[in-house]
This record gives sequence, C-alpha cells and structure tokens, in this order.
Amino acid sequence: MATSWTVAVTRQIPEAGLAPLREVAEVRVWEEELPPDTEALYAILDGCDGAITLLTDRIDGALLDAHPSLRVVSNFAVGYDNIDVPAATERGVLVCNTPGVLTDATADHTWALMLSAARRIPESIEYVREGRWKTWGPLLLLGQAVSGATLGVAGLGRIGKEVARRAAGFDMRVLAYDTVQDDEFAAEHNVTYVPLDQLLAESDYVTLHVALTDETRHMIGREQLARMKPTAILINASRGPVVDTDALVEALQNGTILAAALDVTDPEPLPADHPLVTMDNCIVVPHTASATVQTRDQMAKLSADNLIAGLKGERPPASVNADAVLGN
Ligand code: 8YV
Repeated sequence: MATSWTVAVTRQIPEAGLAPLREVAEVRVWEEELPPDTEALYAILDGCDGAITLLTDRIDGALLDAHPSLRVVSNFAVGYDNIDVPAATERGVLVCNTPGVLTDATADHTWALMLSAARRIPESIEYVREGRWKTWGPLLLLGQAVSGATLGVAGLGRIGKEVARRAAGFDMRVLAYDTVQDDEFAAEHNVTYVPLDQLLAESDYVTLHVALTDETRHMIGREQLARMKPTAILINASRGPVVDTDALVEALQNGTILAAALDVTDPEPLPADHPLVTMDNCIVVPHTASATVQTRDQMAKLSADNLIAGLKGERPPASVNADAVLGN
C-alpha cells in the first residue's frame, strides 16, 4: 500500500502496533533503551504527520509549532500529563490515549503491590535468599491483615473502580474519594464516598488512582500522611507527583504510616540509593502496572488504531480532544 504518511514511534512497542502502521505509513522507530532527549525528539518528529509518544516525551506548544505537519499525537498510555492538550487543541492537533485496555492489568498490579506490602513479601524473599531462615517463627515477618480491613480508593475512575471491585473477594469495607460520584457503582459494589480526610483517617490501605493535574499534584503531602493510621499502607499506581516524595520519606522514617508500595515515583526513575528504594517498609517497582504481554499488545494496537484513524480524518477510538478538534 502507498506510504503517504510518515509517523514516528518514540520507543520500541509491540509488533501489534507497528504492523498496522507499516501498512499505511513510513514508520520511524526510536530504537534506543532510553527515551529521546528533546533534540532527538524534535529530530525524529521532523516532517512526521503523526506520532506514537510515551510518557517520557514532553509534547508542548513549542514542539508542535516546530512540527507543523504533526496532526495526531497518539500517547501509548491512558495518562497524558506529558502532553499540553490545550496547546494541541489550539493547533488542531488530535491527542489520543489508551483507556480501558490497561484497566485490569493496573488494578491487578495495585493488588499485587498492596498484598506484597501488607504481607512483607519482598522482605521475606530476601530473608530466605540471604540464608537467614533457620526455623518457623511465631513472630517472624508479621504483616497486616488484608481480609476484613478498610480500603480507601482515592480516584474512583475506571482503574479505581476495578481495584474496588476486587476488594469484595477480601471482604473489605471500601471507601472512596472523588470529585465526581458514580452512585450506581457505589451502591452496587458497597462503596461509600467520603471526603478525602475521612478516607485517610479510616483506611488501612489507601490507594491512589487519580490523573495528575494541577489539582492532584501533591494531593498526598505531610498533612494528609499525618491523618493516616500509623498502621496504614499507601499504594500509588497513578503518577508519582500525586505524592510529595519528601513528605512520604519522612512519614515512613518516623512511623507516621507503616509502609508504602509505589509503582510510580517522583522523580522517575528513582536512584538505587534513594531512601524510598532502600527502606524495608517501602516497595518500589519501575512503573510496570500495565506491563503484561497481553495489555501492552492491546495498548500498541489501540495507539496505532488511534493514529491511523486520526490521519484519515476519522474520529479515533480514543481521543481526549476529538470533540474540540473535529467538532461534535
Ligand atoms: C504505561 C501508564 O506504562 O497508561 C499509563 O498512563 O502509566 C502506563 O500504562 C506508560 O504510560 C507507558 O507510556
């Protein structure tokens, strides 16, 4: 088929996304392990009609002005805080994302983090690996109960809801905080909406699922951590800057809260000698909540479908500004 378009893909993504793109466009893939720096990003986008971008690519008005041929920016992520959407909309550039396909994987991972922190799984693995396991011990590596505990979900959107739904299998009381309420979901799944302060004060597990915006940046800081129980565990699989890193380090060191489990951090990556990485009561994994073979294939396919539809002038399956750019 004629390759009338040129598109850039700013990192290696699964073939499920590259194959459909190659059928309709000349595809430039950034092959390095590390993301392109600004200069390299500008270079790879030069003359492109569209791009599949990642979280690590800052797409702003200046970049769009420097690349007037760019009409579709298809983010390989549900979050799009790396993109200045108003700047894109002003310039008629479609911004797309990958909602839905990573919801279950992210909710599963949240639970993996919650259970790992509650039951001190990483510490236990290390204990055995280091040859310290001498006998069964009545007081050895005691963790916290999950079944029957109270779960606080801050951000009851697509992912937060799936996290909340899974709590039914653990007989948990589920509290939620959000700026918009889905009363039908709450009634059906025994979820009680409460103000954030109450959620923090009453939850044994607080899990964050908000998008990163000016309003949610440092939503969990010193004051909020102080409201939590000293036995509480904080889980973050949203965006690192939703939590004030210094305040969290302090809270974990002082025993303000018991533990944390983080899929995302601020900054990202964290150096290996960072207190959050070295403390026993903090688990850090490298932003892998959506990292299953199946989900990454679906993200690749959806981001390619979005990009191709946008290039054709059609409404992409998932766009955050199609109404504004294409009209209702
Ligand atoms: C991805 C994510 O790993 O979708 C998101 O918003 O945070 C993760 O699924 C990441 O964004 C890849 O760019």
